[in-house]
Parts: sequence; structure tokens; C-alpha cells
Amino acid sequence: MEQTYVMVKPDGVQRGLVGEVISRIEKKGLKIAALRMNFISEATAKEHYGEHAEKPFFPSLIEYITSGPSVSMVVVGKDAIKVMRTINGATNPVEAAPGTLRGDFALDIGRNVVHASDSSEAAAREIAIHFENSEIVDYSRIDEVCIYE
Ligand code: IDP
Ligand code: MG
Repeated sequence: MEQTYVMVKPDGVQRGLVGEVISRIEKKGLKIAALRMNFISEATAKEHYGEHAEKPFFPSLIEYITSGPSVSMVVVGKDAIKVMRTINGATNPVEAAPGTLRGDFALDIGRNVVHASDSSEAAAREIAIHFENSEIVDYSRIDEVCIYE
């Protein structure tokens, strides 16, 4: 089983899409192992998006991600990193396929509703930035016998 870090960004929270995002994660069969709403601090945002520090959009990205409360999750399951990237869709919502969160609910790359880690290294790094180990809950979903062969 893989772990990944998922965020409903401030635009998703303000637009009432938290339930939609969580619903798609749950219905896919992925397990939510940690869940919190908070304001991301500027320091945490800069650490989270450190790989983009030199990009022209970095200042506006940090402003966006700290502009309101966001929802952070640890999501667990088979190939969870790849599966969550597929559920979210392409970074630019104009390119995102219908049926994906960004394809269904967004238009602007700077307001693309959700985040998910893009590799196992990123997942480990991002989970450690946003959660203490004690906040990550170890349990089984009772339907796992139906979801996994
Ligand atoms: P990802 O969120 O799909 O992993 P990244 O390339 O890692 O995409 O970019 C991180 C975030 O930065 C994007 O989700 C988006 O919010 C923002 N972003 C990326 N490229 C641009 C851009 O060209 N203009 C404005 N914002 C951008
Ligand atoms: Mg990324």
C-alpha cells in the first residue's frame, strides 16, 4: 500500500468542493488516514512548493495557497500516488479530462482546486511537512475485502 498527500486548496474549500473531493477518494476505494482543515502558513507553503521557488508564478502561488483554509489529507491504497494524480487530472484544467476533479470543476491553472504528490519521494516529504506521525491513523476499511483481490 502506498501513501500520498492530498490537499483541497483554498479555492476548493471556498467553492464547497471538499465533500466532492473526499467522496471521489472514498468511492475509488482509497482510505483516508489523516484529515485536517487549517490555514497553511507562508513558511509551510514555501517549503511545500520549494521546487517552484524560481518560477515566475511562485509568489502568486504562495499567496493563493495561504489565502484561506485548505484541507490536508493522507490517502492510502494501491498505487495511491498515481491514482490520486489521475483523479485530480492535468495541472492545467483546460487540458484536464472530463471526469477528473480539475476537468470537471476548474478552468484556470492558478485555481485548480486540488493537489496530490507526484512521486513517492514527494509523498514522503509532503506528508512529513503537513502531519505528525501521531496524526496518521492505522486502520482497515471493512470493504477492503471487496476492493482488493
Ligand atoms: P501539480 O499541482 O499538478 O503537481 P505543478 O507543476 O507541481 O503542478 O505546479 C504546482 C501548482 O502551481 C499547480 O497546481 C498550480 O496551482 C500552480 N502553477 C503551476 N504552473 C503554473 C503557471 O504557469 N501559472 C500559475 N500557476 C501555476
Ligand atoms: Mg506538483
